[in-house]
Amino acid sequence: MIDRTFTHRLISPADVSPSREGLRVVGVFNPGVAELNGEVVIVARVVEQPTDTQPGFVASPRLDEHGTLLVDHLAEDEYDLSDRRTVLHKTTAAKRLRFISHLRVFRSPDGKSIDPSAEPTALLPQGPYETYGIEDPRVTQLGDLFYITYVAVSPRGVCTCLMSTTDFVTFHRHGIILPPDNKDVVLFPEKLLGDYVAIHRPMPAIKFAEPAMWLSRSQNLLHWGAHERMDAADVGGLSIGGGTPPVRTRDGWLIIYHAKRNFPDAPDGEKRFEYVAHAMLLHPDNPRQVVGMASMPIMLPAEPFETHGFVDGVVFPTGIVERDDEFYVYYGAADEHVAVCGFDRRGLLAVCEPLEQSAAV
Ligand code: MAN
Repeated sequence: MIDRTFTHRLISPADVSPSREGLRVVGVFNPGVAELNGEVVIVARVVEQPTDTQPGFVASPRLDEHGTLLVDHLAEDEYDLSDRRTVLHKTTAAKRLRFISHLRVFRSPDGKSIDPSAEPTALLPQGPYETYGIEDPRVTQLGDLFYITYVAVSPRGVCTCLMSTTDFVTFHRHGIILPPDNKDVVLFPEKLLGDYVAIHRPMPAIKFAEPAMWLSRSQNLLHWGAHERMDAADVGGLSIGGGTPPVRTRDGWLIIYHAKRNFPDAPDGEKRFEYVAHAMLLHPDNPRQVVGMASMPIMLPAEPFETHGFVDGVVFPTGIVERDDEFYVYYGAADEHVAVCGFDRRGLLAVCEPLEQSAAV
């Protein structure tokens, strides 16, 4: 396990004002980041819950076709409430969220603190595919444009959408790029052998396979094909997904990704899983080939604000920048805070041990 060089909690729910009346902020986390004019721009997911609650009912927010907030009060005894994020109908298995998310843009002059004077721009859900909210942005610079992939949630499923911007003030929405259920989409920052490349994570509903990371290619960032599964990336967890956009290094593309796994030694009746972060290196031209991999997670929930929060035991890396001899990794902590930690550049690359050729196919 490699040590972090520093860890800072950057943004917490108390720092963020609600987007509208009737909601309170319970989380700000899973940030996409970019570098612009010497600053680090942080596009974070803000999670809100209705202030209007009724005993015996769970409040589930949604937007109508005009963008008006509606709150459905669902009878508690009809739902499985074991996951704090969702409610699952006991007979139909229909799922609803107990919160609604949007995106907010923050600015950090040094990458380690937030500029309190900058008024954050809010990006709100729009249209029929986003009525339960928009979540978990990842930012990749391609030329002069910054592309933001994000998750759109609605009764139509969990899709991945794309938007672009030059300044993080005005945004152009490109619509859905991957249909339900698919999330954790990160774009490579350059074309490889003539194609744009994305890592994505389809969620198989017919359970022949566990969720896995896949690669696909595109000529225009909108139409994706040539899908292939990244077999060598398995770490044996319950789930896995792309995290930080790939960074080109001398040793290959560095990616940091999350894995959900059973929580070791959880006493009976307590939460049984945690989210940890892994690192690997992909071949410079053919990213399907894993050329190096850390044998242990590089991040485990350890700080109090990572082990306890809206969802206990979560570190969820979503952004990265290089500063001198360090990587700064931006992540969601316990689905409640935006945090950043540092890794020594050489040290992180060194823990990604070269894979045997047979495993790297
Ligand atoms: C899922 C998603 C993420 C969230 C993690 C941890 O992967 O809902 O947004 O951060 O779970 O709860």
